[in-house]
Amino acid sequence: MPVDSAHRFGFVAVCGRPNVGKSTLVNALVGEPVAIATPHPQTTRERMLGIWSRPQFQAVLVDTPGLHRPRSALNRYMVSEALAGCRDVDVVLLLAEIPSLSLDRSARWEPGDVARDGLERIVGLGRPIVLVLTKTDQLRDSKALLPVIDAWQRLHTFDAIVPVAALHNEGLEPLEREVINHLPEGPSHFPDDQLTDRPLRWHAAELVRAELFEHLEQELPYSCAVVIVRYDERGPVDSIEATVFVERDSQRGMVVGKGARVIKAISIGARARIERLTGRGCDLRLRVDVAPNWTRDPSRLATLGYVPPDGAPRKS
Ligand SMILES: Nc1nc2c(ncn2[C@@H]2O[C@H](COP(=O)(O)OP(=O)(O)OP(=O)(O)O)[C@@H](O)[C@H]2O)c(=O)[nH]1
Ligand SMILES: [Mg+2]
Repeated sequence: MPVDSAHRFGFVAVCGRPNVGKSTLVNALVGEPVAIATPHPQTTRERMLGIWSRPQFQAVLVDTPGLHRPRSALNRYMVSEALAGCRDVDVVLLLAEIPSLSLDRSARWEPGDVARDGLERIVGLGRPIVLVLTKTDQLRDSKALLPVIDAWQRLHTFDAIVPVAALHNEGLEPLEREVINHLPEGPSHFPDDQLTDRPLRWHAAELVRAELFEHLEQELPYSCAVVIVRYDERGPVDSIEATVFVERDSQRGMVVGKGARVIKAISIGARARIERLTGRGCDLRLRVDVAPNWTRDPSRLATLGYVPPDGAPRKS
């Protein structure tokens, strides 16, 4: 806690390689599952603000896609979203997963090339950086943490280093203190009960995507985009129509499945997730369509709502 008790407000980027636990941390801090988090890397595709409100501060957490070496137009879009999310913030939380190694091997461990690239790009933005070492519950030997911290410290002088296990709400208080120390004084900008900057229909599309990861094989979810065609809240239950776009005709059959079994399972799962979010009943209708090679075509990306950070208004 800062010495004075003035209210604080500011922006906090949450960045790092894919799958290190960024969205899980945002959810743990906000206190509600506002961002989809899955065991699959590159789940998050767009920036989202998670609003973390406490009596003494409000921190706007910018959940970002994972920093990686992009090959497709979609991947380039994701990395540009991630870097845009880290600009002009009060502090960057750079997340890195603690390797699950024996003490012996952790002594020789070094961050990999992708993690180093990510660090370099974040350092280039000139903001204070707190290194957050994630998934401490996976540490085989608690002594293995020190060599990992040393290896990171050899690369950069961080403002602080905080180990956490966000999935188990561990280490969050020290992290909260670090965040508060970087927030300037100021009043809240969002109502305390507002949890994100995104409209319900955006969250509904994300929850459908989360189900795609549950039900589709390996690479297929990465070829899918979800567009909400209609979201009608006027009836006794919400009525939602969404289209799942795939890249190739052959993928359409896989998403639908024999006897439409797969798409039905996706729809049932997504409906339950949306109902948990809204607290209302929901009638969800999904169709599957083809947007040829959309992940590689910047103009198609834009029509599916993935508009570059400096481009036209974002998807809602
Ligand atoms: N054991 C353990 N697993 C965790 C922890 N935090 C996150 N995970 C898991 O790590 C996986 C990735 O988590 P995400 O929060 O989606 O990671 P991310 O960095 O947002 O990933 P991308 O959006 O794909 O870049 C999920 O299976 C989480 O449950 C943790 O503290 N402990
Ligand atoms: Mg994520």
